[in-house]
This record gives sequence, structure tokens and C-alpha cells, in this order.
Amino acid sequence: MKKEKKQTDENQKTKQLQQQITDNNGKVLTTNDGVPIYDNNNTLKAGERGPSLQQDHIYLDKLMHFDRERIPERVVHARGSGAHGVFEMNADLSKYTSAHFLQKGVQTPVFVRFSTVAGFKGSTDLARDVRGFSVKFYTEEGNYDLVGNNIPVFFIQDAMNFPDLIHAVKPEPNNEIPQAASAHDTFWDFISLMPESAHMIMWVMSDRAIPRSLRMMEGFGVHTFKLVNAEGKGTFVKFHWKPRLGTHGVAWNEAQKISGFNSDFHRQDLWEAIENGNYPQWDLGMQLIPEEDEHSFSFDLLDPTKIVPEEVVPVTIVGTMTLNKNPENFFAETEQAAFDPGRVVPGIDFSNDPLLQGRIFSYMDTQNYRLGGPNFHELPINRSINKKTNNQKDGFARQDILKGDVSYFPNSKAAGCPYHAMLKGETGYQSHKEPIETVKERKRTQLFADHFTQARLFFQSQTSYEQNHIINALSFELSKVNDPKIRERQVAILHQIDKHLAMQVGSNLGISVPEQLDELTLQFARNNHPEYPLKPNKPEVEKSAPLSMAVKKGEGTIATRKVAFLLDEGSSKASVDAFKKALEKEGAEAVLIAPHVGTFQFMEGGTENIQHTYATDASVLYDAVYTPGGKATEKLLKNPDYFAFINEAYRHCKALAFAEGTEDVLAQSFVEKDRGVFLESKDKNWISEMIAVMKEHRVWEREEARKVPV
Ligand code: HDD
Repeated sequence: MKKEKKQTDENQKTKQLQQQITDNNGKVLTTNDGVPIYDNNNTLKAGERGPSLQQDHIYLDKLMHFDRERIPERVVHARGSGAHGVFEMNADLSKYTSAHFLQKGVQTPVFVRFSTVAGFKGSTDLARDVRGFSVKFYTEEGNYDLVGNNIPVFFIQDAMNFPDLIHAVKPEPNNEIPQAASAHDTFWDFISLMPESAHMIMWVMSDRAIPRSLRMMEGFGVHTFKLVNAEGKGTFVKFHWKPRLGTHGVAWNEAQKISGFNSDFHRQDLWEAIENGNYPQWDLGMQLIPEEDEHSFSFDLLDPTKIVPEEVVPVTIVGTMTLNKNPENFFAETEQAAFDPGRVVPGIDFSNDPLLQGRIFSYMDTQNYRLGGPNFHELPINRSINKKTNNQKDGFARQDILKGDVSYFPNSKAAGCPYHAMLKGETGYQSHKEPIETVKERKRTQLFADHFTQARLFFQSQTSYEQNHIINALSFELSKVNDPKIRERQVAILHQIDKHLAMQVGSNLGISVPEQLDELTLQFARNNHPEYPLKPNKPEVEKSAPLSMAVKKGEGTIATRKVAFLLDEGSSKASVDAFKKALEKEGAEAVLIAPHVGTFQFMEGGTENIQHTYATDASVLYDAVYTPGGKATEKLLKNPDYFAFINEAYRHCKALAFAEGTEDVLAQSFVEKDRGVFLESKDKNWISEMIAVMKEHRVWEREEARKVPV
């Protein structure tokens, strides 16, 4: 369903990009040097049947370029999807930061890239994985990159371990199996020796790692950063992106099937939402912590495996991001986008989080390699909207043409230009003046040794069905591990988090739960903390509501959700239209599914052009299912694909409705009447009730009651 464009997608950045766009429409085909090509079908030969000639520069030009079309994919986060948009500030933060783009009312163009971590560039969207959430703000003071994830903590505490973590999770080096999956020996070997990963593992095994849509996930800056005001005073900050459509995941069985039906499920969903004018939006939230309070928590603010519970420091909403334009070209924009947490603007600084400190080097280095040299910032997608002016020059693929004979500083020949801001009393980037008096050492601070308190906080904050999903995910992943020692070691870690969790997973794996951490795990933990395990501090809270994805009563929306309408010969148009209208009023979409594409004739005589069939689609691609009335029941009763559709939707805890006269199908299916199954003949207010259930996302309690063999 196309919406009227609410907002212009033009901004300073998209206008800048417009200058780079090539439109081939109506133009003659040329070589890369602009020479018109007469014949693009035949190579130059010595006679009709003779060998090709080396002087065929038109062929050589074409092949030389084709042979070099691929660049190295990102070593992590290789698969991603991007979009342009705008970020608007609507709070006054001048007390905390001098950053221009964080002042009230300022609008800043952004480019956002979402990604999975472990899979290759062509892997499936529905892998169980962390999602990257990178935002490039094209501010008037230069580019600022907030390179976060959809999970607010990380696996490791120090950047030194990053290559090891990634080697462990990526496909194993001998046979390159498995693709886009953490369910294998090397990952769990590493994790079971790194108890600091316990908190992150709880999040990654939750439904957060199988999002319903990229538009329905939170984003986090993960680390603690610093805001710095005009007087140079610092304030610690944690960044949160809160999606307007809520945070939702799919069922694991569903995720696996979506990967088969449409491995571009998330990419396509994002693209279509923007094309249809359903612009995804997130509110930016901040947890602001005065510098004086740095040491007032039960955990260390610099530890990237810890959150600051929202009950302890509330999240203040300060602005909104809207994605309103798809890229013109995937490679030029999404693939060549170079994000770097080291790119900060005046008013923002790093904290001493050792993971963040390590990231500051890695990204610039990787872009240099991936994008072929130090001029990657000149690529259109990476250019700042304010013009860069400095004395750097040359290098592979340089595009800017530096004017004049001066490329050094200080100089007199160019009147000292470009000058540094301080020389003219202007503000430029200044690091926060943080006093540091210390010794050099390779060490980890004491509070970093508390690995389980917040893992427990996360687990205990989940509803019972969410806890079950975590138990099932761990059981699935560890069942795929071949080495029993690794399985046991990880279950010993789970036991430190929560006994019930460990008992359930242990029982699913057929092992008894070790009460103590494995000797090898202890040995590695003692590298960092010789007296490990240390007694943790008492946590501020034992439960934190925002950690659960459960939709609160009366909240939720069905905007942009897709409902499958299952048709067969004899279905009624009136029955289709009544529910379709109600869904569209809520911003949801009805998709008609029929036995074949092309013209479908309704019982009453009207027709509809069908694009989705029982062969091309499955229930896993939809949020709810409706069987319209009419005279199609006889046909549906003989349609096995129809039954697969409704049974599977039922198993995945979706809302289902059956119009008057279609009830007979229930007897032949696994669908049983519950609070998410509606019969027009019995439920007077079925339309509004069905919409209310859809707002809750799923009838999750159903999965405990019944398992459907599809
Ligand atoms: Fe990273 C890419 C997020 C730790 C090294 N990372 C990358 C991307 C995201 C993150 C979203 C994709 C950027 C894009 O869309 O192009 N990474 C994180 C978060 C981390 C984190 C939230 C911890 C809180 N990363 C991390 C560490 C290191 C790296 C500790 C190395 C020391 N990350 C990289 C990289 C990548 C990358 C190798 C691969 C491609 C790229 O940078 O551009 O440099």
C-alpha cells in the first residue's frame, strides 16, 4: 500500500549525491573514455572466423573493468542494507554538548546501514545473529559515525580478543562450514572459555537475534561515550535508538523457513517500506551520567559487557531519525559506505572503554584496505557536506584537485591557509581535558570480573515464553556442537547465571549440570583476574522491564504488518474488502494469495490481479492469516498448501481469522480455537479483537500448549 509522501527526501547530502548520478536513458553506449561504441556484440577479429585481436581496446576496456568489479567484503558485517534519511533534534542539550547537530531543531542528513555479523555478503537475512546498526550523520561540523548494534552489550571486554572472537564464529577454516551461524564447535569453544561473554550470550540467544524486521529493532551505541559542552565539561552518555514500530522477533522455526523462502526478507522489507512511503522511524534516547557519578554503580561504566539499567538512569528521548530514501545504487552507496567509530565531531568524545579504544584504529585501517587506499573519504557516500580543506594529497584514486603550490603548514605563501581553528579564535575539535596519571600495564580492572550478575538480570527480566526461547536457542546451538567437553563447559557457565536455565538446557542436551566452572574456563579467567571468581557487588535492580520485548497492554501497532488473505475459486470480494478496509485503516496491508498469478475472479464477479500464490509464498512471510468467506470452502478443503499455510501460522503463534462459512476447514487442520483464533460466525467483534491481538505481535503462550508437526 503506497502512502502519500509525508516528507521530502531531499537534503544537503542527497543533493550532493545527485551530482554524481549517471542516467543512461536515451544516451549512446560509450567506452570509459566516452568514445561511442559502434558494435557491442562482436570482438574485433582477423576475419569473420579468425582469432581476436589484441588491439580491440573496446573489448579490453570492458573486460578489464568487469574483472575488477569485486572488492573485499567487510571482514565482519559483510551482509547489510542501507538507506538515507534525516535526524531531527527536538530537545535542548546545550548544557551537555556543543555538537551542532545535537542542538534543538537542527536537522541532519544521515545514511544508515543495518547488517548481520557472521555471514558472508550473500548469506541469509534471518541468521541468528547480532544486527549492526550504523548511522553516519553528515553534520555541518563534519561526519559523525555512531556504529552500534541492536544489542547493548558485547561478547568481549578488550579489543585484543576481537580477531579471536571473529575467527571462532566465522565458518571453520578447514571446510568453511557453517555459513552465517554460531551453532558450531569453534564458536562455543571460545565462548565457554570466556565467561565475560555470558551477558551477551543471553541477548544473542533471545529473539532479539532474529528480528521480525530491521524496522522493528532497537539500536545501541553499546559503549559509554562522552558529551562535552562549550565550557569543556564532560558528561557520560549511552545512546539508544527506540523503534516507533516496537521491538519484535520471529520464531526460530520460522526464521529457518524464511531463509528458504526469501533470504532477502529484511532487505526487501526495508526497501519496500521506504518505496511505499512507510518511512521507518527511531527516537534517539540518551542516558546521561555526570562525570562525578562515574564510580557510583555496582559495575564499571567502561565495561562494554554491562548496561546501565533504565530504572537506574532513565533514557531521555532527544530526537527522531526517519529513513526516507533508498540508495540509487547498492554498491556505490551501501557497499562503499565506510563507518568508523573514530569519526567524532566537536562536542563528542570517547570514554576509556578498552573495546572502544581498540575500535578507533580498526575501522580506518579496514576501510583503507577494503576501499583501496586512503582516499575512501572522497567517495560520494563518505564525503562530508562541508568541504574538507587540508594539505593531504595524492594516493590511489585521488579525486579532489588541490589548487596552488602550497600543501604544507605553516606557510606564508598561502597566508597560512588552511589555518587551524585556534589561530583565529574559532572552535574546532578539542579532546575532553581528562586528567590522566597512571602507569602503563596490560591489565583489566577489578569490576570487569563480574560476569554473571547482568546475564542473570537479563534472563530474569524475560517473560516465561522469552525464557523458553533462550533455553531452546541454547539447546539448539549446543546440540550442534560435536565436542561434549565444550557443551559441558558452557552449561557450567549457564549454571552460574541461573540454575533453572542450566537444568533445562542440560536436560535437552542429555547431560548433568556441573555446579562449578570448568578448570580451563577458570584458568583463562584468571589471566585477567588472578583471584577469579571475585565476589560481585549487589546489583541496583534484579529485574528491568525494558529488557523484555513483551508488548505492554494497550500499546503496540500493526502499521505495515502484512496479513495473508487465502483465496480459492469462489472466494467473496465483499468478505475480502471488509477486513482489508479495517486493516488499511490501521496502516496494515492485505496480501491476496491464490492458486495462480494473474487474474482472479471473485464469487460476485469482480477480478483482482494476483502476484502471490501458494507456490511462491508461505505463512512465515506474513504476520497473520485470514480465510475470506464465499463459496471456496470445498476447494480449500482439497488444497494441501492452504492447510500448510494455516497450520504453520498457528504453530508460529500468529492470529488467524475464518470468515462465516469457512469453519469446516478447522476440523481438518491443527488450528484450535484460542484467544488468537477468530470465527466470524462466533466472535461478534472479531475484526477489532483480531487487530488487538496482532498488536501484541504473537500469541506466544500457544507454543507451550501445542506443537504442530509442520
Ligand atoms: Fe565492529 C564493522 C559494530 C566491535 C572491527 N562493527 C562493524 C559494523 C558494525 C560494527 C555495525 C558494520 C559497519 C558497516 O555497516 O559498514 N563492532 C560493532 C560494535 C562493537 C564492535 C557495536 C562493539 C561494541 N569491531 C569491534 C571491535 C573491532 C571491530 C572490537 C576491532 C578491534 N568492525 C570492525 C571492523 C569492521 C567492523 C573489522 C568490518 C568492516 C568495517 O569495520 O567497516 O573494522
